[in-house]
Amino acid sequence: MPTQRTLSIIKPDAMEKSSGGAILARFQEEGFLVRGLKHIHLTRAQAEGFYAEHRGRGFFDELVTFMSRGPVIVLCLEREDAIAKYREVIGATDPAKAAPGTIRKLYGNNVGENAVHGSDSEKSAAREIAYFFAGYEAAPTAE
Ligand code: 3AN
Repeated sequence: MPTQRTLSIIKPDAMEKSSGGAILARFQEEGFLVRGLKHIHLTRAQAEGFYAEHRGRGFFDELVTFMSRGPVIVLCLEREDAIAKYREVIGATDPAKAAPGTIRKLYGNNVGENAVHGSDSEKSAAREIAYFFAGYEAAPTAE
């Protein structure tokens, strides 16, 4: 399996519960290397840009309101098979349906407030990492 990068966001609901540090530690325990990290409060326009592919869906307004209501931690994470492995660690979109021990099961409130975001493909990961990190801000892969 190749080394990949994925874009992670620790969302406002998890940050409000002061769970950001525990979630970051879990990613590191699962073998993810942190190549970029930012603590930011998204504007509504920035959240809309990030979730542009969901514009027009019934939950879009709720989603961008939620994502811009408080600070988040944005991470560029790297490991072997990062995209699939990360989605395994976070669990299903709806915390009620997520497997025991997954991050969304442990920290999510509901399908809208589900603690973390993760890229769903290599194409999405490339777009999402570039959305938050300029080339010089995400550390290069160590030799
Ligand atoms: P995932 O984040 O698991 O890839 P997507 O891409 O289907 O899930 O949805 C993107 C985000 O939109 C979710 N993380 C969640 O916050 C929100 N979302 C998805 N479905 C709903 C829904 N039915 N109601 C409210 N928010 C939703």
